[in-house]
Amino acid sequence: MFVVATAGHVDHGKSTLVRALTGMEPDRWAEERRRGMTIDLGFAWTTLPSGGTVAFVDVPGHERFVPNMLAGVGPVPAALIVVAADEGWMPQSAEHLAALDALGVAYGLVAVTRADLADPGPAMARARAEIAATSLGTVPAVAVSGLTGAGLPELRAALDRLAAGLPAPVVDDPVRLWVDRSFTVRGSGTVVTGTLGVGRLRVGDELELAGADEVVRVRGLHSLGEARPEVTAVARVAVNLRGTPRDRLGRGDALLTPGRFHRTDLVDVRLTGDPAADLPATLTMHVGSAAVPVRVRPLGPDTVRLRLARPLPLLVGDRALLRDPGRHHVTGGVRVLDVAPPPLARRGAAVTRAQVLAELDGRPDLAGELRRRRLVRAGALIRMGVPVDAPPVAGDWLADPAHWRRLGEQVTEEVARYAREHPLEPGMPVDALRQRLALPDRVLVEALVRPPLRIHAGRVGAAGADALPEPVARAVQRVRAEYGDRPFRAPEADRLVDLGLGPREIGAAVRAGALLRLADNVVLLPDVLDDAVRVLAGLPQPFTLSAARQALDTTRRVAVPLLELLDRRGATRRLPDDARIVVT
Ligand SMILES: Nc1nc2c(ncn2[C@@H]2O[C@H](COP(=O)(O)OP(=O)(O)O)[C@@H](O)[C@H]2O)c(=O)[nH]1
Ligand SMILES: [Mg+2]
Repeated sequence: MFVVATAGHVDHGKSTLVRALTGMEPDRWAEERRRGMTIDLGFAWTTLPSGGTVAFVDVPGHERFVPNMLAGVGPVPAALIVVAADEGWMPQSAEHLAALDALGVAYGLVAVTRADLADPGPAMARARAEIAATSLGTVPAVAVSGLTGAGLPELRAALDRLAAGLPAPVVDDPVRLWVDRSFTVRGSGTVVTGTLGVGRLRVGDELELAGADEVVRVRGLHSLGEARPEVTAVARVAVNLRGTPRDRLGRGDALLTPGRFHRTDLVDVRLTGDPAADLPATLTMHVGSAAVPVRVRPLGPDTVRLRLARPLPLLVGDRALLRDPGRHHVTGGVRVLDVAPPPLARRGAAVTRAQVLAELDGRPDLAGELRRRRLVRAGALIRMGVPVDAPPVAGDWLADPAHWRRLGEQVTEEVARYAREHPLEPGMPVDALRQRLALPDRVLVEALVRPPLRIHAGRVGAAGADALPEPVARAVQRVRAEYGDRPFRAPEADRLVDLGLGPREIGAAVRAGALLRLADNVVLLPDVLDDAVRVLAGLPQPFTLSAARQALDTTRRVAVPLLELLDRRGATRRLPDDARIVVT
């Protein structure tokens, strides 16, 4: 299937032509038929001589209904521009063409209708000349009469050729279905329709509701009036979302493949075409089927920042158009350059930003994104529309290679500085390093630590640095030499001073597991507890403090905290009379 939107001034015969081609009534509303005027979008389809199907989105031509027209053409990549032979090029011929141009529509053809009423030549020449100056370029033209049917076979053949020239549909990319209608079907619940430009939908799929941050399930799919288990792009599609109240979504909403789109209310864009020098400060942005008021902040000669009144699921490279609703005037097109732009807080930030934007063209570019963002999650880039084909540096983080190298050097510097400032600590705490480098995730620190540095017990240091600082290690050695054969004797306070073991040194040795602290200034070698329990188990049970002290060949200064430690560890138990037993 291919989808074509009509375009052209009111009463030039668009709906008549769609009716003549399809045998279907595009004007769905009684009011439209009574007034003989299209107000909202109409939908119809037919089979072409090749056997292919063309679906039409028939748009209103009246200037009051241009927003409806834009909701219809927004997601559609091809246009049938209709001009009446007897009236020629008119204001909404021009405005609709400006809209197609702003959106970058590149495929189309002209039908000069009402050719039974006047010579189609002049209207056709004018239309083709106007169109040639736009994104559509040179297009084929056919003269027709909806009344007599003259030219319809030629128009059908031209539509077939147009279809054959369209790019192959992209069916494996994520879905962003812009909703152009929502209604309730008795017994089925809420149904929304749209033009599926890319991707595929299946019954049972879960989709995100762009406006509500909510997941909905596809209960049923219709295309061309028939129920289908699956619909692939490009197609007109009706999606049944039973269980989702109808007021939850409407025109301008989008159904999205979950997790694949970034919703943003701030975008930096390039103005396309001939941007006016004095853009109004507020305009309406039309993209897909959505129309959102935006505040315009000029940045560079052809770049601006847009603040959207509500967030939309936009991708880098998206085309949109700006319109001044007060003046009924398409101001111009925009191409989205950045959907997650940095804030412009500092003085001069806008100038710098304009320079950055001058280099961007809206084509997603991984290397450029990494250069600008330095560190970013793969998922975040994918949601901006930037394909990720580089391996992450850690977790799902991607880094600009130069920035990553600099961070590696900073790790070495920071850890060395920390070691100088904290000589007794066995390395820099990982989180302190993370904060120092302003890294958003601990896995990044872990990935940046390379030999000879390593992470041990939550700290970054040189391999072996969790072994003790040199002077403390020597002191512990001497404790071992002096007390190894009377393991339950602890060095007296003045002996500790002689050995150079002050509170900080003892702390370092205890953290490194080289000493066991029983109380302030009471330390033992760390591996003596099992021996103590063995000795105590050899005593008649229960045993007193004094019996324990003698058996361990130590003093009260050691025995009291040692037994308390053993109590805490559950190796001994203190009885009501202060005697103890070894717990077996
Ligand atoms: N004589 C003649 N009248 C036409 C032709 N096409 C449309 N009309 C008439 O022009 C009027 C507007 O047509 P319509 O299709 O509603 O125009 P739209 O506003 O562009 O959709 C209607 O009265 C049609 O009957 C044509 O080819 N020949
Ligand atoms: Mg009409």
